[in-house]
Amino acid sequence: MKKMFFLLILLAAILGCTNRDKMTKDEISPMYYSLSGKVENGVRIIDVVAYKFGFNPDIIVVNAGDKVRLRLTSLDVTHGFKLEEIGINKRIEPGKENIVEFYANDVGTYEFRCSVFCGAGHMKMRGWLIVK
Ligand SMILES: [Cu+2]
Repeated sequence: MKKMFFLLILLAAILGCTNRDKMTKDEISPMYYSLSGKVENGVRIIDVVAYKFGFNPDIIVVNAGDKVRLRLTSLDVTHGFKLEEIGINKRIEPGKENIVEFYANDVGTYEFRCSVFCGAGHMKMRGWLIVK
């Protein structure tokens, strides 16, 4: 019985992980996420690491009105950071810090994706920017 319970928990965890890949904008509740990075001289600075196949963090949270600086690095190959609704598409070259700056003007949840094909899991490389 105990074993069965454990298996159910494991299954739930696996399904939970899989579902996160398919999460839609409406399933993200901004109130559960705290602000990302640190503010220095009026700029919110956030480090984001790209790897095969994901982003860390994959949920980035800022305040509306923030000036945001993303410091993008790659652990392996060239990736991309595309945030279409804000007009950002930046290559993330490995071995360097790739900087993106923008103003988070409008409250909302925005999807970002890898925009450089990087292998079998490329389509899974995505995350969310929450402006609250
Ligand atoms: Cu990629």
